[in-house]
Amino acid sequence: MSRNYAPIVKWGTDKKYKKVENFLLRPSVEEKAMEVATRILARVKESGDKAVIDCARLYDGSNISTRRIRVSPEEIAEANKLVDKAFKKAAKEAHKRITAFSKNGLRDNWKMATPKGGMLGEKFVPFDRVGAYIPGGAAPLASTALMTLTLAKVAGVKELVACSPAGKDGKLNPYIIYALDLAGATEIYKIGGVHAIGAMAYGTKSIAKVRKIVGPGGPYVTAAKRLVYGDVALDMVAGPSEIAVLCDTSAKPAHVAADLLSQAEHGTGSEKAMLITTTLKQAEAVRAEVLKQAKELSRAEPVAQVLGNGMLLVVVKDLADGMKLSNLFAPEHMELIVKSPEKWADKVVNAGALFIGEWTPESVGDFAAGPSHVLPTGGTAAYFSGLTVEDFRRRVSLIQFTKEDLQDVLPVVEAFGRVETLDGHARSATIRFE
Ligand code: HSO
Ligand code: ZN
Repeated sequence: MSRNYAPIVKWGTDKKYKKVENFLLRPSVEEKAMEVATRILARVKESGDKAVIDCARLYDGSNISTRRIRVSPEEIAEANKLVDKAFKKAAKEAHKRITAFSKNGLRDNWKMATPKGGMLGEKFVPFDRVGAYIPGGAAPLASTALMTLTLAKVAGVKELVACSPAGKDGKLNPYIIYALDLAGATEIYKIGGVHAIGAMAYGTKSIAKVRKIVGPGGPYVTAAKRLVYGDVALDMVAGPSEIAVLCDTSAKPAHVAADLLSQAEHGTGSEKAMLITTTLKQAEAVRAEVLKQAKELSRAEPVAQVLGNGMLLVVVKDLADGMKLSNLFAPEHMELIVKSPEKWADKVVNAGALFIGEWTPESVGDFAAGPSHVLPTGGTAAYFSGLTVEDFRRRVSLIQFTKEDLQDVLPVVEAFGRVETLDGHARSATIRFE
């Protein structure tokens, strides 16, 4: 293990303080990825399926044809046979919890009265067709299938499309197929990367255009999503995983270390893990545990990469300072392992998801708790929120005036019409009383 792994710095006072500042700055989208994504999207727009198949061979490294681009009912049945019983049970349990959480998140249509007997309100309408991107490559993220489409299903979406890159053999991981089917996917396509985003955004002969694309992805998928904004609706920037743990000396170093490492193993090499703690002794104890436990994890290489440039252990003066730092960092996931976690929880403003207290490791949020694990990364948790059931519906405002309401508001309409030099606007109201 390298001596430079998981460095300890003091916030504010240390000359290594610059390290903390650099750590906070992370690009939400990479320039190079934007260039590549622009080129691939233009190809997909121009030649549809042909471009998608060529790109699948070139970038996914999969051997597929237009005829086999969609997962067939036979493949779903085969996946169902291949997946082990224990996983099926686990997936059903997770699905049940995600469904329950999503149902709670649904807003009711509502109405209020106007001053003169009319009505104002909002109604919520599900999208008819959405697409979820399920990353492949580094790890088969079966949980992401559940954490996206389950919400869409609860929202009432009828056509649930999923795209995920196939392997060399032209097949999708059976666990991903199983989880997508469980979540309610109605079409599954074996493509990944920028071309999958392009196909869903623009539509091709084999893949009809969707209204909204959701789901996490690497730098290229993230860049592609930014470029198709407006052609479709989108969720948020969900890139490499991040975690911040704010703890005092009551936290067990072994637990804190395990939680920091849990997000280091994802495999993009760009994951970020930050410890924020109140004493140097605690930081050193966590560091020792990190180095020890890292050796015991099976994904040694990606973990080492994050230890080298993605993990920082910061000592702060007190918890209030730690809270400031964490809100500046705006992590995707934030854990609070302190004596009165509820008290501190109120002070967290910038985080995708907040894990409160020593019995809530971040991994329960990834797999089992209920809220979606599709969350804003790269500092965007300061202005985006995680995926929810309401991401799969649109809102329509409702306005119904009585004659008396219109009369009541006439002076307002006339005044704005005058100032904006739009007398046609004013007239459409006044004409009703002539
Ligand atoms: N931590 C990831 C989600 C995930 N973890 C899926 C394991 N599987 C989101 O930041
Ligand atoms: Zn994870």
